[in-house]
Amino acid sequence: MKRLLFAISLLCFSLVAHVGVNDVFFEGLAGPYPLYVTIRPPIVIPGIAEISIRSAARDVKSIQFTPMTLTGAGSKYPPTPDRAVQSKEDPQLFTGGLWIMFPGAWQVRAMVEGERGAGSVSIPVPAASQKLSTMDGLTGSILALLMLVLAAGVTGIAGAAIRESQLGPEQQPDRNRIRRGRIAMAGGVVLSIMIIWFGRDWWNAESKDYSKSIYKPLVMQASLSGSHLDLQLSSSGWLQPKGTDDFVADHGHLMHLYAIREPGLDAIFHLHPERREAGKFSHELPQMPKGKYRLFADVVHGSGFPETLTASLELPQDTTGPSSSIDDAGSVLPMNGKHDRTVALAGGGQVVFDPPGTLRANQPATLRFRVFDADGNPAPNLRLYLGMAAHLALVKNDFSVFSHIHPYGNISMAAFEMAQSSLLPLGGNVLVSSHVNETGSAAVPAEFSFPFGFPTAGEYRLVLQFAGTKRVETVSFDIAVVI
Ligand SMILES: [Cu+2]
Repeated sequence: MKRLLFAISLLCFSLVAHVGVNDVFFEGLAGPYPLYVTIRPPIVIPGIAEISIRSAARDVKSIQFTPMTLTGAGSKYPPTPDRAVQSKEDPQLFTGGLWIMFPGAWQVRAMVEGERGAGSVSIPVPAASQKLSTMDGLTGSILALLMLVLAAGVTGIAGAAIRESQLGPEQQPDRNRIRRGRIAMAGGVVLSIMIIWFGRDWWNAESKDYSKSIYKPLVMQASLSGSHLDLQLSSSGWLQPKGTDDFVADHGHLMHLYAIREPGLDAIFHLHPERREAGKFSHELPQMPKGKYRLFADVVHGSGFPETLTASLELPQDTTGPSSSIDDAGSVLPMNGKHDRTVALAGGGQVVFDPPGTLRANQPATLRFRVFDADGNPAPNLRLYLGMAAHLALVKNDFSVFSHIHPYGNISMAAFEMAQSSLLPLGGNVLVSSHVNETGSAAVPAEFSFPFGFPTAGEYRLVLQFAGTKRVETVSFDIAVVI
């Protein structure tokens, strides 16, 4: 059974809290040590998650890591940690692999030893099967051929055994033996056909059973009356997570909904619908231009398992607002294909995007933005917006990729807090970057950076949101990612 599961598990497992993004990116502190962590969830489960940790500090001596469930009993009893391998060429780079044993909300705890003592951080990693791959034609043909050879061999051996096994040397089989040999061969053919037939049924049953564990996000249906949006959530049939009403607040809201106008990505709104009853959210839309919108709703279940639910919405006419949430913000701006690195702010000042050279698919990068006031100085008095220095939504122009990330990475804040709480019994040696300190009243620096790796090449729109002195600013940068 296990072998068969392995055989059919040419499966893709990936991060589910986003659309089209597999890897987990995190940037933050483990004790005094700033780390950039990339976690590539396994292709099969049970399977190995590839982990790479780059320390910005030179005095890190060793890193150990261990996988645990995010909540429940498994989060209290971490297995013996593995020691990461320190690169010889780059001593600040540590890599390794960890077994992820089943789908669900996991965390990877990293324990750092260095000249300034020990530090730990725990990074949530949601893992779920994404699709059941079919066998490629060449492998299938080779296996079918080998199966026929095997069946012919069984038939031949059965015939020869009955016909000749009891004959002495040089002795020829008589007609009776030849006849019985033929009957045995016919029996061999029938047996082979039966084995193949029942084997196929067995394979299909196992495959069907396994396909039930393939991830499907909750189903979300959007309906509109005037500017009142209703969102109805229902089960997709996937077994985990179970609820349509077990959500926890993630940076201030149960749901963060991005409405992005098709096809040009020229109107983008970050909205915050309220829960009305179990499985139902609603919202009064702000001023939005009419058109067809793609909806991406980020939610986090009580288990720490995040999901991005998708739906479509047709606005037959412009909505006039006001919105029912003071935290809503958005902008309307066509993509011009120019890939400008500098965007002017309406009230004066500008935002500059500093890409780390050419952006390449599947390469971890740091996306850095700097905000300047009208005099060209770093903008003073920026405030936290929903507890964060800044929010960045990344959308590919064919809508195959969507991710809503923050300066600490593309993990859910709620799941991150759960992961850190599992560290507290260890003495609470946890420090996170100042930009995720929700209660911090210190001025927000006028520079934001986001760890991220684009999964595929193509045209993307990056929508940066942060709170200026008077309002929440929404600025868009269009970029090209190459292979
Ligand atoms: Cu956000």
